[in-house]
Amino acid sequence: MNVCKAHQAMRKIALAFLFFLLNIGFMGAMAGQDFRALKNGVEVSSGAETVRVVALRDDVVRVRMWRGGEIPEDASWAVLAEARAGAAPTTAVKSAEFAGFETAKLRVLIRRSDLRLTVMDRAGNVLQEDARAVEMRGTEFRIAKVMPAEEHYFGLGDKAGPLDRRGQAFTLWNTDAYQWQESTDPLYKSIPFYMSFCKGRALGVLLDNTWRSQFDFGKAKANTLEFGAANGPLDYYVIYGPTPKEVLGGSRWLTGATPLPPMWALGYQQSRYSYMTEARVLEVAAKLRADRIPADAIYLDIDYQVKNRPFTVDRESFPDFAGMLKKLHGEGFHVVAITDLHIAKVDAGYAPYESGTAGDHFVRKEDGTVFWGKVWPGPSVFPDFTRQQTRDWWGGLYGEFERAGLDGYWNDMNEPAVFESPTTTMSEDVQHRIEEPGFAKRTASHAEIHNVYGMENSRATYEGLLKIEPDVRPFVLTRASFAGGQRYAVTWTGDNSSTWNHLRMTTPMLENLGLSGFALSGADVGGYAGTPTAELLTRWMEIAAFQPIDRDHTEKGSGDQEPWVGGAEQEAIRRRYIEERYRLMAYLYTTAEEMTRTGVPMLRALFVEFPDAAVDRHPLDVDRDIAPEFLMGPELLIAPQPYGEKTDAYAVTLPTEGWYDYWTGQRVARMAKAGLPTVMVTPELARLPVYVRPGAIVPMAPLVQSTEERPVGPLTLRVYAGGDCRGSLYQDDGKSFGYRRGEYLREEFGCEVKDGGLRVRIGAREGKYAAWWKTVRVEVYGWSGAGRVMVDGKPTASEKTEQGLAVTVADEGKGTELVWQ
Ligand code: MIG
Repeated sequence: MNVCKAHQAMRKIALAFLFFLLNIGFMGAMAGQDFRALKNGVEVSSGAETVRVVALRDDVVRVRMWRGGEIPEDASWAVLAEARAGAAPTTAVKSAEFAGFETAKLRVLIRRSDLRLTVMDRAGNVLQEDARAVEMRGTEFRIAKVMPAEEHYFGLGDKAGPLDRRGQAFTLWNTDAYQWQESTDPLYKSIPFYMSFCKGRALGVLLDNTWRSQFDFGKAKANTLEFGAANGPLDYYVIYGPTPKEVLGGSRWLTGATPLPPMWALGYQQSRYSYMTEARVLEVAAKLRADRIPADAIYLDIDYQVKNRPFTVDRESFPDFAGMLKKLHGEGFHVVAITDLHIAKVDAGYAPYESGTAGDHFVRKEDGTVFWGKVWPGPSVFPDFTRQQTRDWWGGLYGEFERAGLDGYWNDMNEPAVFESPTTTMSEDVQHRIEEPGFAKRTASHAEIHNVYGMENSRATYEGLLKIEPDVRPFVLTRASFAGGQRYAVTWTGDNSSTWNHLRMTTPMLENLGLSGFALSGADVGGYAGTPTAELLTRWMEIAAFQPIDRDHTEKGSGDQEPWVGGAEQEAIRRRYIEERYRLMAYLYTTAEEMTRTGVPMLRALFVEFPDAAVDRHPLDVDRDIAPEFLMGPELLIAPQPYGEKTDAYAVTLPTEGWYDYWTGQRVARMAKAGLPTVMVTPELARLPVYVRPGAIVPMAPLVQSTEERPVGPLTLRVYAGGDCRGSLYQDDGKSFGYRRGEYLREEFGCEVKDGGLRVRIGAREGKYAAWWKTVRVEVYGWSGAGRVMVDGKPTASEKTEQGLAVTVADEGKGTELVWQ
C-alpha cells in the first residue's frame, strides 16, 4: 500500500471540504451542540467521551480526552507550565461531520461522530490521522494512528534495536536491565516521545502519561501505530516541523532545554566499578597524565563508601579524601562520585537515615509503614522524590561533598532497582505523596510514579547542587529518567556489553536519545559487562571520541579497560583519538551551546541535517549501509564500519556532493554511481573515517591535557571551501553562569568563492568573555590560488599547503576579511 497516495486522496477531500466550510462562523446552531469553541481550540463530545484540542503555538497542539465528568488535572512532571499555558490564535472550522480549527501552520479536524482526529498542514497534507476511534476501557486507553507506508519513526529514548522503530513494539517501565541485549525491553528510561518522518515532513508526539505505557509501531497490526497507557490521563502533544530541527525545537519548548554542561563534562572521562582505593584512583590519574592521554574526569563507584551507604566515605580505603581531591584538582581532574538513592535502614549513626526519618522523607506502603527493600547497602528505604520538601532534604545531603570539592554526581539504580523483588523494583502498594507546586496534593500509587521516580531523583540532586553553589553548573549523570529529565541530568545507556554488536548498537541508541530530548549522552566506552579485546576497545574509543559523553567504564570483576590496556601500539591509537577530541573541544562546546539553545542534539542522525538528501525523501539513516554513520554537530560525519569485526571494504554514503576527508583535507573521490556520492573504505584499525561538510568552517585549538588548561597558540579555522559556507565559535568560562551576564564570546565565520577569488570573513566578536588566542590561523582546503592574500585590504603573504592555503592573522575581535584572488 502506497499511503503517500492515500494522503493525496485525503488531501483532495480535505481541501474540497474546507473550501466551503472555512469562516462560515462558529456559533451557528449545530445539531446537538456537541462541541464548544475555546479561545485557542475546540472541545467535542460524543457519548460519554470528550476530546479537547488546543493550540499552544501555531505548530504545537495538545490533545486531551476523558470520559464523563471533569477533565483530569492539568499538572505535569514533563511539560513545562509555561508551555501548557501557551495559546495560539485559531480560526474555527466546522461541518456536519467535523469540528476543528486552524492555526497559522496547522489544520485540526475532529470527526463529531467518533472523535477521530486528523492533523494537516495548511496545504492540506495529512500529517497524522487516527486509524480508528480511541479505545477507553476501564482505566486504560489506546490510541491508533494510520502508518503511511513511507513513514519512519524515531525516539522513545535509548530503546535498543534499529534506529527506525517501525515494526517494533515497546513498553515504557523503567527497569534495571543488567546485560541487556538487542531485544531487551523495557530498559532504564521511559521517554514517551516519538518523531514521525514521511517524505521530508517531521512530526513529534509526546504522550504525557507516567503510568506503564506501550508504543506499537505496526507490530501487532500492520500499518497501525498504537500507543496507550494502563491508567492516567489521555494527554498528548503533537509538534509539527516540517523539518526535524523544528520538531526538536518544539519539544525543547515543551519539556525544557538540556542545560549548558560544564566544559569538563565534554572531556574524556575515566571510570570503573570500582577504583577500590585512593591510591588506585591517584595511580590511574597519574598514568593518564604520564602517558599524555588528555582526560577531565575520574569516577568513584560504590566502593568508596562505607558499606555502600550513600553520602559516606570509607576512611580505610580513602584515608585522605580531601587530600586526594586536592591532588586531582591540581592535575586538572574533576571527580564524580556515585550517590545512589537507596538509604541504608540502620539503627543509628547514619545521618541520611536519621534526618530522613526525622523529616518523614521515605515512601510508605498502603498500610502506613515505611517501605524497605534490599539494595547495595542491605535493607534500604527510599526518598519520596515527588515532594518538594523531600527533594530539598535530598539536595541538602550534597552539602558536605560539595564543600569537600567533589565536582559531579552519579545517580544510579533510580528506576528504582530493588534486589530480591520479583518485579526488580518497589512493590506496587507503595504510596508516593505528591506535594508539589502545580499539583493538587494527594497520594499516588507506585504504578503512577515509577517512571518519573528516577527523573525526580536527578532533579533533587540538580536543584540541590544549584542551591549549594548557585554559580556552578551542576553535573549529574542519571540512569533512569522520563521525558523532560534532560533539564536535570545527562544520561548513559546502562549496562551494555563488551561486544562488537554493542558497539554497533551505540549509534542508534544515542541518536534516538538525542531525538527524544536527551541531547547529552553516552554509552560505557569499551562495554560494561565483560572485557573487550584490545581491538574492540580501540575502535570504541575512536568512535566515542566523536560522541557527546566519552566515558570509559566497566563492571566489577572484568579486566582493566583504561586506554593503555593491550599494549603501546593500541594506546598510541587511542591517545591520538582522544587528542583529536580535545583539539575539537571548541567545536564540541559550540555544538553543546547550539544544543541548549535549539534542542538539536550534539550527535545527530543524518536526516536531522539533511532531511531532503534522498531523491525519494526517505531518512537516509534507515538504509542498512548508512545506519552506522552519524554526525557530530553540523559539520563532521563519522562512518565506522557496519560490522566492526569484519575486515571487508565497505561503502560510505555522503549526504551531498563535495565532502572532505577530515584527516587529509582532500576532497573525497566520488564513485561513478547513480544516487548519492559514496566512497569505498578498507577498514584499518588506526583509522576511523571522518568527513567534513563542504562549506564548513571548523574551529580547532592547540592540544591540552584537560579543559582546565588554557590552549596556547593560535585558534585554527579550517575552511572547507563549498557552498553555504559558515561556522561559529562559542566560548565562556566553562563553569559558571557568567554567560547569562554577558560573559561569553561568539564569533561567526563565513566564506564565499566569487569571481575566481576566495573571501573568508571572521565576524566581529560578541560578548565580554576574553579569548585565549590572539591570532587565527586560517587553513583553506579545496581552493588554491595566489600566494598573496588581502587581509582587511593589506597584502599579506600566504603559505601554500598540501591541500590549499594558510595564513595567520591577528584577531582582536573586531572582524577581519581575507581575500585571495
Ligand atoms: O548493580 O554502581 O549501571 O554503571 O558501575 C550495579 C555499580 C550497580 C549499575 C550501573 C553501573 C555501576 C554499578 N551499578
